[in-house]
Amino acid sequence: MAECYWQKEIETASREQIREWQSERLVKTVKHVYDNVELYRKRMDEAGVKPEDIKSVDDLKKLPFTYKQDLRDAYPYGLFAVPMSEVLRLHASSGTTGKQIVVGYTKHDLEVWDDIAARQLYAVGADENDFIHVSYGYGLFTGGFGLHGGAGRIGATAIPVSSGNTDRQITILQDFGSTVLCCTPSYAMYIAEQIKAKGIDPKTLPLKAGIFGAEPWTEEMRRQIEEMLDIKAYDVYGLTEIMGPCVSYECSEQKGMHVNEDHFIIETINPETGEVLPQGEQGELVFTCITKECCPFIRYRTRDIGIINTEPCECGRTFVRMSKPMGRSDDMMIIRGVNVFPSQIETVLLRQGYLPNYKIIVDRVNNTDTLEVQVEMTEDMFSDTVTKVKEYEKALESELRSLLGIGADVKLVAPNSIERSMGKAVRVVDKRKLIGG
Ligand code: DLL
Repeated sequence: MAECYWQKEIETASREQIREWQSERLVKTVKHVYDNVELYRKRMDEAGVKPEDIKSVDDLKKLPFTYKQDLRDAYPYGLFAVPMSEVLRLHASSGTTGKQIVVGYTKHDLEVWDDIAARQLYAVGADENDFIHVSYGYGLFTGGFGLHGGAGRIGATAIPVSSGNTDRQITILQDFGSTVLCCTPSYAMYIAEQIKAKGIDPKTLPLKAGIFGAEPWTEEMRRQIEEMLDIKAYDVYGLTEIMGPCVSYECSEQKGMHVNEDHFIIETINPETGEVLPQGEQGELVFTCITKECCPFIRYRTRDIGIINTEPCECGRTFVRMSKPMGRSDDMMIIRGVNVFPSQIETVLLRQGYLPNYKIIVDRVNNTDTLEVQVEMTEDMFSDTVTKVKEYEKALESELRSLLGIGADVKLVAPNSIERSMGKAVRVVDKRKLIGG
């Protein structure tokens, strides 16, 4: 595929130029938040840092972190750095626990968002001739409006389907000429399964690419979706606090997501100590917004675990790439003292030919942690004998043990018996937390 850029001069700028932009914009942003948001003034004063101390990106580490709890404490508008008359849009995210967090966007913030979503669309080969089928939820969740804005920016035809009603999604995919599908990877998988169940040949659909994100997914899942939908599947990352989707975006190389470094500075830190790690080492991703007006969070702790790759990319973009986040530090399960990420379990299941329809149940029985993995059998297995099914279970248990280093109890369940998700999939039930709090 010929490489297309939405803003070539920016996306392929020299590293020196990017650094210069970052330094200049960081200095401006720090002054902006210090002057307009009480929390930053207080935190910086406590840390003994004045806006004048921040002269370049090298000084970033002097600044205190911000956390999700800060947004909860300031609910709803306590961290806004502009008057409400300048706020054109609000979005919110509830997460799985706690009070929802609210963010605002000025006209300029929305324009930046449209541009970074446009970069993502161009990077997957879309242009004004494409039909962008947006099945992320429209509403306070940022997914729908985020990609929709990008489609408008490049002059493509947006199809704002939103999530849900899978039969209708499929009719639209068939009749409206959708060429790019945007939704969570778990919903893409579900749509793919339903297309198969209806006996529709994906090759008859005009769909060519998918932009999937908002939740962790593995390379194995990417391969399955690509095969089942006969498309190229691209990853997209983002979070409400920083902007929404397209904080970083994947290119045709499909080897990590380019961080929009002219708008956000990325760091990886040791989540325990807060120490900045050398690029290339796995750690918690921390973002600083350097062009936002309403909610420019500084050194925001995402809890996502990833790696920054500074190697030049074949696509010609010079922005560093971040790996797929392997999970969140707060999704990491500690089972019998061993750290386990749901994505590791998914990798094993998919490598063994299962679909990503599974549930992980963690419990504590007689003071010992238990790990149960329920996964749907494939259609062909379903007609096998009980003995054969037991063999499949044993085979999976042995694979899981060798990858995780601890034993898991595998239960193969009937096809289509695990609840599907139209948005972010909930795969883990940790009964220990439900009980112990
Ligand atoms: O999920 C924004 C988004 C919408 C991103 C559509 C991509 C596409 P939140 O609801 O605030 O925002 O959730 C943010 O989702 O901290 C990650 O833990 C996770 N996440 C987002 N993208 C990815 C991805 C949107 N590509 C949280 N891979 C983040 C893994 C992801 N995790």
